[in-house]
Amino acid sequence: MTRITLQLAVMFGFLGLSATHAADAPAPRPATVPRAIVLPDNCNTPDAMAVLPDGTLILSVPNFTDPTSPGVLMKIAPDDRVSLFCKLPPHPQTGGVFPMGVRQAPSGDLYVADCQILDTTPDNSRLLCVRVTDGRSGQVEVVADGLNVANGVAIRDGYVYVTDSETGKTADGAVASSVYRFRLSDRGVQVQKGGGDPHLVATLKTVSKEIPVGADGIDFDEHGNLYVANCGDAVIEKLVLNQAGRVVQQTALTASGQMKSADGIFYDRSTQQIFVADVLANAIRAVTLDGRVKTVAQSGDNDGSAGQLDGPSEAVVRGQELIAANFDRVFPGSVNTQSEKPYTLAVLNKAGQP
Ligand SMILES: [Ca+2]
Ligand SMILES: [Ca+2]
Repeated sequence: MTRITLQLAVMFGFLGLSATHAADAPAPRPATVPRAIVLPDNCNTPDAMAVLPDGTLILSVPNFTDPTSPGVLMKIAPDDRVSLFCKLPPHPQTGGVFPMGVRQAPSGDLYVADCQILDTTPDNSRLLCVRVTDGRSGQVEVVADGLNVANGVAIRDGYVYVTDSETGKTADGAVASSVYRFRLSDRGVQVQKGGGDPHLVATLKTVSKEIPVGADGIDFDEHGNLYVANCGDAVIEKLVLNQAGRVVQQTALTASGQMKSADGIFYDRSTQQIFVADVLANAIRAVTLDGRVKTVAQSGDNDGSAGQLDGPSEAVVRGQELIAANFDRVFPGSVNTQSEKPYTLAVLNKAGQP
């Protein structure tokens, strides 16, 4: 085929495709998986997502790779269109804001962890509440301040739960981390260090020296059991709470060695599985409620441009699709070796690839 013929074929192919869709019909939603949702250049580090009832996603973007772009919340429409949802107020002491875990309360308000891990002084992380009216963001209020590494967020029965991935050391020198809970109506709580804060629900221990990150992703099943990802030790812990919110049982749901890391998690009621972002292995795992682990998707080292995983930090379910945020950061032992454009989400089949 000559060059001219090839150009004509490409042109006619394009024209043919255009003619298939009526002039004013909306563009159909791309159905192919895997595919990438490409984020604008000022969203260099996407982290976590809230799934709204209509299938809209609110995506947190802390921008750790290039903090000159302020942290924001973005909106991903059901047809994959990307737009700004809202900016967030910087922390008065650090001058920055780094949104990570995000979930929506029944009121519509969004609760967001502000992870101040780049700051050299500890305990400046916050839990924020973005008031939402008619789908639009309003005032942003501080629920709690004084967390160290605020990370994952979960909401149930009038309370918001947040993980703090490093709250000190255990007696034997391992990393201690915590789960706190606050009333959805709490504002301006100053968290007390040292394990004595009345909002403290649970403490986790992480022995990994390479990844000294403890409690990370967090979610509930429909029975009220709480699941927390122990990131560095690469296991999911199951916590049973009593009516007073105290832990009465804390066990490892998964055996060690099944994953390389356990970052953000999302419980899918329709399949009764916990989707786990294994950021180091560049994989998404599915964990059944009896603790079996299977791999839903895994990619080699890549840039994320074609719907591959690129250092995923969380994956959520939208219908039959699994949407992974490609955090795209490099860690000791991670498959991902470079943070690079494009900055993306990966859209996958939640049942795994055929
Ligand atoms: Ca990469
Ligand atoms: Ca990338």
